[in-house]
Amino acid sequence: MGELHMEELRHFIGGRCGEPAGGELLSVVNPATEKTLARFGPASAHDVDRAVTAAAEAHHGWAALPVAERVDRIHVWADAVAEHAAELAELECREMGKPVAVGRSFIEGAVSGLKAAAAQALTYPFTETVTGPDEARTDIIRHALGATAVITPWNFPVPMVLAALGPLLAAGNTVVVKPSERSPVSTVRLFELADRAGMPPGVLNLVLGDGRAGAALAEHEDVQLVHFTGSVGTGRAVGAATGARLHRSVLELGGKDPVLIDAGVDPVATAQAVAFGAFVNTGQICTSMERIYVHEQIADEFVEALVAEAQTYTLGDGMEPGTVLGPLVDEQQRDIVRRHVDDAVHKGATLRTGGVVPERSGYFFPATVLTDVDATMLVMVEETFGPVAPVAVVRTFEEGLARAAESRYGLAATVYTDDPEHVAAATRLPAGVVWVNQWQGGGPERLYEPARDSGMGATGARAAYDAATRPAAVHITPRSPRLRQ
Ligand code: TXE
Repeated sequence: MGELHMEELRHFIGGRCGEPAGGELLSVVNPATEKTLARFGPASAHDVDRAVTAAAEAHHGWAALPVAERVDRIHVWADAVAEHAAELAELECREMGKPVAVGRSFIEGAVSGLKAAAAQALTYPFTETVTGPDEARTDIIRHALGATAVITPWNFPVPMVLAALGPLLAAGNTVVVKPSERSPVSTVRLFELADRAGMPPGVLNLVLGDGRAGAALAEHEDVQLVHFTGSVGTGRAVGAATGARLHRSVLELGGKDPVLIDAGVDPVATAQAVAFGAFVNTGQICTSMERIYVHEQIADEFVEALVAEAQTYTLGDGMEPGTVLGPLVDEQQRDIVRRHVDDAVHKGATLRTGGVVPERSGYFFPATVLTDVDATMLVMVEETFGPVAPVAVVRTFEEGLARAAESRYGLAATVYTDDPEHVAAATRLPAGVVWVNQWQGGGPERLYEPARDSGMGATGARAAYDAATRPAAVHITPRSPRLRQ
């Protein structure tokens, strides 16, 4: 697909592409060029209803397949996605700005994750038997839920869909996916690949649209679970909609993740790792490093190295091989980033590098380092979701821990230290994931639940299957009642 041949995107419901839209059209804009690359008609409540109905109708056949066959079909699709990783990474680049090489590595990681997560179905205890007295037993049977929904944001269009789908599908559920209206193009391609890979009609359905389609999905009475990734405000709305129907939601929301750098670590190597954690994907990761607390003993060297590293994040169109830092997804997102940086400088922060919108088209913002920041500044409190590294100096590791815990968010936290006692202390941070001397990682066995306002519902490992199934207990005594002789 090229921007000269603008694409009209369609829904994919019950194994068929939707008709071309007649009325309102939404545009997908390349954030590096500000040119429209695709359009689509947003799903109406009726379209959403058709998709949910298709998913509900396909559920029984899909759930009745042997687990190994479901896993096989998911793996066939995953292999097709792997073969098309380069093409999908280019689509992601055009729709939301991520450099192609970065996109490709995350897509390949997500394919491995999908395969591993689906394969866990082969050992998941869908039926467990507990024996009781007098030959009685209880079978715990974990049934698939039925039609479910996956609502994704724009920062990792392909990986977000793949990460949610493995356990849902392998457990026997069918799914309606609604990608972000800002980045639906690569998801449409994922669905074409699923169709070609032989996924049965109705098992995977796609509706395109904005918050209206998302709300219709979250409020639909036949959607048994909504897996939502996005902002806190929308997550609350989804949780309220599913809660009102007594249905489930798994909510993976925003973060303001701290990173704590202890005395005694290599300041230059750590600065390089922190730059990556703060700037990769132009800072648009829910677990980006957004608050940096560095021990005063190494603060000067660390900041100097961080500034030098930030200046190597060459900004440009992600289609160009030399680009390290793509644009932000759109103007609205860049405005948030600019507002946070301006607010910090206005309140006394020092701008060490970056911070100024370049004069060129595209929604670019440079890798930015701020020092002298404090908790009165937006950049230390609200999710920035941009390439900004605000650094605060702390006198002791304990002070750093205390300040790291000062947030309404609790997604993840990272600690760099060689002190085992400090590692032990860091495990008490209020976060779903604590990384020590690394950032990211953990594989499909990583089990966690976001803390505080960062979400609800455990994910990863067995918990994803527990969420994707409903346990029912069947108590059995071997003989029917008999009257005493
Ligand atoms: O998110 P929304 P947006 C943060 C980041 C960003 C902010 C806003 O700080 O600046 O959120 O981003 C769909 N019912 N994150 O506006 O609105 C919507 O169409 C159901 C953090 O993109 O939460 C999209 O598909 N669905 C984050 C999805 O929800 C609704 C990643 C996310 O959109 C809906 C992205 C409704 N009422 C942004 N309204 C992370 N943690 O990874 C919208 N949607």
